[in-house]
Amino acid sequence: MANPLYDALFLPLAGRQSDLLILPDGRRIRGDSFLRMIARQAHALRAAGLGAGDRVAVQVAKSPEALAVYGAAVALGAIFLPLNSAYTPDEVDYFLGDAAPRVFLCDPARAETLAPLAARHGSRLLTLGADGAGTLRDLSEGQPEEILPVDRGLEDLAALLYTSGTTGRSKGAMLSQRNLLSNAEALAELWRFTERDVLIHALPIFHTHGLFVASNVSLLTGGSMVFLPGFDLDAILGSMPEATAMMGVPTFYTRLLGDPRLTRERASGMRLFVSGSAPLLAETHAEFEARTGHRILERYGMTETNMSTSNPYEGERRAGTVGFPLPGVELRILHEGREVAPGEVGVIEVRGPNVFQGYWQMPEKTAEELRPVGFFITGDLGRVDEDGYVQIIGRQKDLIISGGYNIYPKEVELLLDEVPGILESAVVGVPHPDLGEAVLAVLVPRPGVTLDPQEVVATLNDRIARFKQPRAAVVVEELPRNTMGKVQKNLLRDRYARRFA
Ligand code: MCA
Ligand code: AMP
Repeated sequence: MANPLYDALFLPLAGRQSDLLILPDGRRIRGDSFLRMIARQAHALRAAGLGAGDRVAVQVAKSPEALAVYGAAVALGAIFLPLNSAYTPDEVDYFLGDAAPRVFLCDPARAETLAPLAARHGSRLLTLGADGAGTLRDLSEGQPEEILPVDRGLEDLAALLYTSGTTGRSKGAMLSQRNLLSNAEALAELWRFTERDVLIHALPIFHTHGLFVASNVSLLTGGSMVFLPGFDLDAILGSMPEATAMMGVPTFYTRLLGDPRLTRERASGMRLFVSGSAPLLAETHAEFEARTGHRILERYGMTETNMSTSNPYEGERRAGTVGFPLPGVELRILHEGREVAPGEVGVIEVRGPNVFQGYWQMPEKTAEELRPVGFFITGDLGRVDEDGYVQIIGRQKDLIISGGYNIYPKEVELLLDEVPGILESAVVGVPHPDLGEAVLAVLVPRPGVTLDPQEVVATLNDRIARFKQPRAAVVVEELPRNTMGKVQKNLLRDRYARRFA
């Protein structure tokens, strides 16, 4: 019997007396008790009908119990489908309809609102609160504390992560056990993780970064995690003296730099700071080094590919670059169907054991982005410099990355265009000192209509998650267009570049 992902990440917790999770309230959860929690939950989820190949959708607050659900899903051979806790019921409705999960786990406070959705899509609704309470815990109580994991192979699916699409419709990226395991192994070795590491984990666990990069690497290598429910400056700075590593989005680093408590002395026990999910400004890199003596290690990845490149652990961590392809990952750069000469810019494509299995029930979308030869077309524009370092120059896809979260302008524009009085809209990302980029809506009213931009934005409240909603909106008479009639978003980005300065 085998279940490679379970065997690598969770089985080694058996009998482990050392702490796996260090919580902000001082509680510590040992490895073996976490494994028992996984076993109890797995039995409970099985009793609720979850079997191998079934999806389990999870929209809950970050907690040890929430992480255990991931382990329980892997044990049962189910497909783990984490959802951003900021998604509105409208958004959740789409995911439940598309993925048809057998079980849907939500926060008890939202159960009443979400129950009709779960019922409509044939999902059994269970609840799990930030404090661990809910029907999942009730069902788990008294369950056996050991579980025989379901037989699985490396090609079997382990997770389904939704990523928004340029057309406004989210696509579920199917990730196999091999995708997750190969990437965790590559990163653990490259970044020298061992059981002595204490990782500051302040990222959400519904995305690749917090779930697969941070949690998987730590679980695989037997280290511990300072497991914070979210970004919290006091907690991060407070735990730094007992920690060895941190992974974060650029906003983590700019916020840390804004706090005088971040000093060389406080960071002296740390051995590694990793950044990704969005571009790290070279000035942040330089400022962080000047303040702490640490050079941030920047890496690059995507939901569909896990991590593809990384700066070296030893050797130069070059600011403004994302380093080299990971071992086993091939990277090429194409422009108009041809591979470019070294140094030239094109679209980045990657191939390797990290690359996903396609989009859930969307063969056409899969065929558009995943070539038959195995290369995935990332939509990111990049070049490889003379020493082999990959630089991300921009994005071919119309995408905004705000504080590490992706926002597809099309999704917001479609909703804005439905608002009475709006003729058309354009949504762009403009520089923001905290979030890197912030969402700005440019609105064109119908003739004779006077728009109140704030009111327009407020209409989105129940429709899309707060982080996707424009931070500001401006009203203009018309949108700039090129001769083909396409909106020139670059001109809008230039015009409003200092909107949040
Ligand atoms: C929260 N808000 C945001 C964002 N986060 N608005 C825009 N962009 C955001 N990223 C909104 C809230 O709804 C709230 O609105 C207000 O901002 C403040 O919220 P608060 O809870 O205080 O925010 P925070 O906790 O300080 O969160 C900011 C954050 C967080 C720490 C940057 O967004 C975060 O953890 N980001 C990491 C995302 C991540 O893991 N990305 C990886 C995915 P209001 O006040 O109006 O209610 S990408 C990935 O996985 C790929 C593969 C990769 O390469 O890693
Ligand atoms: P997601 O679709 O949420 O997985 O986000 C993936 C996207 O985040 C990539 O396609 C890039 O555009 C961006 N990204 C991730 N890491 C970096 C990085 N280090 N520098 C620049 N962009 C990044």
